Order: sequence, then structure tokens, then C-alpha cells
Amino acid sequence: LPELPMDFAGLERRAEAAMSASLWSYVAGGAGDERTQRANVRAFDQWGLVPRMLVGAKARNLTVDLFGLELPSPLFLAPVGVIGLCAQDGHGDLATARAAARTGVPMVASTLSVDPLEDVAKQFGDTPGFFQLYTPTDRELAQSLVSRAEAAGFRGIVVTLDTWVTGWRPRDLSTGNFPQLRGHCLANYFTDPVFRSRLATPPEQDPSSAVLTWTQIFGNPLTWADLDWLRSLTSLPLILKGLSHPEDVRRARDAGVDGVYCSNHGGRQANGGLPALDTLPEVVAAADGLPVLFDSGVRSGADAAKALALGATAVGIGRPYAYGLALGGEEGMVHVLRTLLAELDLVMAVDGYPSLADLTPEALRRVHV
Ligand code: HOC
Repeated sequence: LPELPMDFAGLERRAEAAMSASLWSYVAGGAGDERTQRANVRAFDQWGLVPRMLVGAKARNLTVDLFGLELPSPLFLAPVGVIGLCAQDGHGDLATARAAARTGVPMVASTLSVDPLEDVAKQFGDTPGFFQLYTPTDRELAQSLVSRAEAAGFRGIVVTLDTWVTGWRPRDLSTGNFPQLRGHCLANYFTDPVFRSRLATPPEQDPSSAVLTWTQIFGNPLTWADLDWLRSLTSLPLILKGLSHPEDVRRARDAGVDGVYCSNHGGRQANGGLPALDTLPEVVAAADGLPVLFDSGVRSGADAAKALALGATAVGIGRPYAYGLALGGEEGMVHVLRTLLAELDLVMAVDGYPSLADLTPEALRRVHV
């Protein structure tokens, strides 16, 4: 879609005009007065890549090994709950998975989806997909969701730790969004045999009671004592999402996780925290060689390059692809991903860092403004 903007600011402007007010406030909004969300983005301005010359960066190598998977680029689609509704036909999870298949950019599919995880996984083609777990309080249900993800062919389980209760989100509170949204994103629960066994009446006949049951089991305020159990749920790579403190990273590592995911949920959960990018170097150091996934505030290929230079193994995109999806469905998403990939590739070319291995902290300097 050549008519779609080539930059995030343009996408954002167009998306605001195109999306319903409530969906826009859900996707664009964040926690509190959104200082952390803004700081996530501004944190990238504090770093600059130092161009290197005469390195012959004619060919670039963006491939990365993630949990033994050879990926064509270090970008991935961060999980976005309720992303399905961003597509005009309401099946944006499927469109996102198809865009992942076409670009080789893996999708981390949210538990909160319009379509069940099995249908999402069928769209992946040769691109691996990851399943993001909101761990319910019902352990049997958690096991069932993970086993279904394994059977459907997902290649890793990403456990989100920071959203067992949703943050204080003024935009959604004033639009009354959550009660409305949740009715559309519970396909994984409504199709789950364990969840269904907890209901007196099937969700098709009594959706309100099913939603009520869901609200009672959705959020599990996990503790370190649950880590062994979480680990026992799967032999797939287990990644903990929402880690920022190095001590948490060390504990996770000691507990046998396969990867850590540095993120503050795009500033949607706690306001007033550190920008996610500022926490990345300590997370990388504490991870001590474990893969580190990163998201929160990435708006461009240059941003991705900076996160990679600070030690991220793979970099997640959130709002940019939601806007692409809202503006042009699968094609819009593919457009956004291709522009991000092209910009990352070009930054590596013109700045003289031809492979990801060249993007180290040594490539960066602090910007003094
Ligand atoms: C209706 C429940 O990842 C987000 C999502 C999770 C929100 C739960 C919404 O918006 O950050």
C-alpha cells in the first residue's frame, strides 16, 4: 500500500482518524498520565549510533538465532491483547499471523485473542510463532492452554508477569472500554475444555456467566514459588516477560527459564517507571548470555538498531503494527514491517554495522542535548 505513511508519526495520525474512538484510546493509551509511555519513546533519543566508514557494508546480515530458530531478522511482533479488533473484519489475529508468515517476523500471539490459538497458528507458514500466556489462577486451565499451544506448533511460551491486573488507564476508564473489549477476546478460554468444564452452561448459551468466570480466573499474581510449576508446564522455551530488575533476571535464570523479556508493557501498566530502554543494559548483563527479548517504545528501524546495540537479541514492535493493521489489514501490517526492516537494514548499511554482531554498546554514545 504505497499510500500508507512510511513513518510512525504519519501512521499514528492516520490511525487516529481511522479507528473508532474506543479502539484508538485502547491501543494508543497507556497508564496514568502516560509519562512512562512517552519516556519509553524519548529514551531512544538519548542514544546515538556512531557511524563507521570504510567497512564495506554492501551486504548486511540481519539473521539471528533465537532458541535454535534461525530467523531472517531480529524483529518480532510483541503480543497485543485484543489486536483482532484492529482489523476491519475483527479477525486481526489471523491477519497478523499471515503478515508474520509473509515477512518472517515471528508473532507472539496473545492469550487475549478474537480467534483461537489453533486458528492463529495455522496462518504462520514457515515462520515460527510464540504463545503469550496470561497465567490464570486455575492451574489446570494454564496447563491446558500451554498444551494446546504446543500441539498447535508454537515454538515458545512467553509468560507475561506484569498484567495480572490491568493498570490504571484513564482513557479506557473514561470510555468504559474494558467491559466492552473483553467480550471479544476470550476465544482461547471459550474453546478450552478445562475452562468449559468450569461453567454450568456453555458460553454460547450464557456468555455473561462465562465472562464472569473469566474475570474470576484471569489474573494470577504469581510469585517466585510458582516458578518451578511454570517451568514444568512445557518443554518448549519458556520466556518471562516484564523483567526489568537485574535481581529478578538472575532469579529467573537460576530457575531455568530459557529467555527473559525486558519490557514495561509499552507503558500500559505502571506509570512513573523507568523507560524500558534504560533498564535493558542491566537486564542483558544479568541474563549472562540468555536471550533477551525487548519491547516498549520502538518506533523505527533506527530504534531497533539501538536496542540491539544495547544487547537485545530480538526487538518487539507493538503499536506500529496495530496501526498498520487498522489502516490496511494484513497488507497494512506487511507495509509497516517491511518499512521497519528496510530502515533497520539501511541504518546498518549507512552507519557501517553490517551484521548484528557489529551492533554492540561500542556503537553507541550518549546524546547530550
Ligand atoms: C479486556 C482485558 O496486553 C494490554 C493487553 C492486556 C489488557 C487486558 C484487557 O492492553 O496491555
